[in-house]
Amino acid sequence: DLRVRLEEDVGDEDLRLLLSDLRMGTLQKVVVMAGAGISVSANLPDFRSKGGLYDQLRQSTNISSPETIFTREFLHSDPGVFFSVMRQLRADHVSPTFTHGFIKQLQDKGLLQRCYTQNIDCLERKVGIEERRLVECHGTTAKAKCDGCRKIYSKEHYFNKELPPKCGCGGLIRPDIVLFGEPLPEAFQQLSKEDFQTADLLVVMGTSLKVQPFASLPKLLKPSCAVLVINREFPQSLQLHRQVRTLQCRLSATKLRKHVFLAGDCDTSVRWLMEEVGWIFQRTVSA
Ligand code: CNA
Repeated sequence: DLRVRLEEDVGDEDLRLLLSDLRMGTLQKVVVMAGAGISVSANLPDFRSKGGLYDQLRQSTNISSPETIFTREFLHSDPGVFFSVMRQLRADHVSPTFTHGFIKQLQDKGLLQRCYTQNIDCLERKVGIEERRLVECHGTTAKAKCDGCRKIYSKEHYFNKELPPKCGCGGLIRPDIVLFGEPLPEAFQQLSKEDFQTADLLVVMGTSLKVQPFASLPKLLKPSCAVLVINREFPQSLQLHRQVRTLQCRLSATKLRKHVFLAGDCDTSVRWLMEEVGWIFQRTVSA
């Protein structure tokens, strides 16, 4: 049921060229941007899809803007609700999906420059993405830390208890994730500029691209960088970047970048793509 939807002024040619580049290995630096959608088939709900975590929280908590739960203010004002929501995002019993396997294939083929994930479920690590290739932009639920002195604790400190214990310094022990309004990890600042400026292919998968500053990373791409979007819907902010880019490219008479959108479930698209380029899927993951 895979649909390959091509946008205006982009012909089949873009898809054909992209597949051929992947087959020939001519794209040397691939950067992946991933979001909650790549873990949905592992039974972890995303935030913004119909029936996703935000919808579930609107019903179960009567909080009309569930985003507020993922703030430091909320953590301190209602830790009971905060930690019960965190337990719903518990992922230590979950296996990586086919799409995580695709990212691993990119790494095994020596193509993966970096994987920037917004996910906090640690499935990129579980599938074997190397630490140096991975930027967990919004942190991870696999560790806990003190909200005061930043001391690191094991995740059991908040998963297994109704209310987590306090640190020796008196601070609250919380998951090591980035809440709205908090700074992103240093690696994000240190690596993103060069990675995005030098990438040959950006693969965007399973994200609505609504969270900043993550969503602005594609602005850094060089005009010739190809973009492959694998998602149920096309992320609107990417459309804007593309329009700006297209205009810039036309003005400077540079060749337009290859731009392909595979609409639908990412596991299906990735399976199709790998067959097309003749990559064998390693059964290291349960998909
Ligand atoms: P989001 O805003 O909920 O968007 C998810 C996107 O994925 C949407 O565009 C969906 O249409 C799309 N989608 C859903 N399922 C599929 C699928 N099977 N195949 C293809 N596309 C699909 O989530 P974002 O990641 O964009 O937002 C960033 C937040 C979500 C980050 O801060 C994360 O920490 C947070 N989050 C993470 C997890 C996780 O780690 N698994 C789960 C829920 C939320």
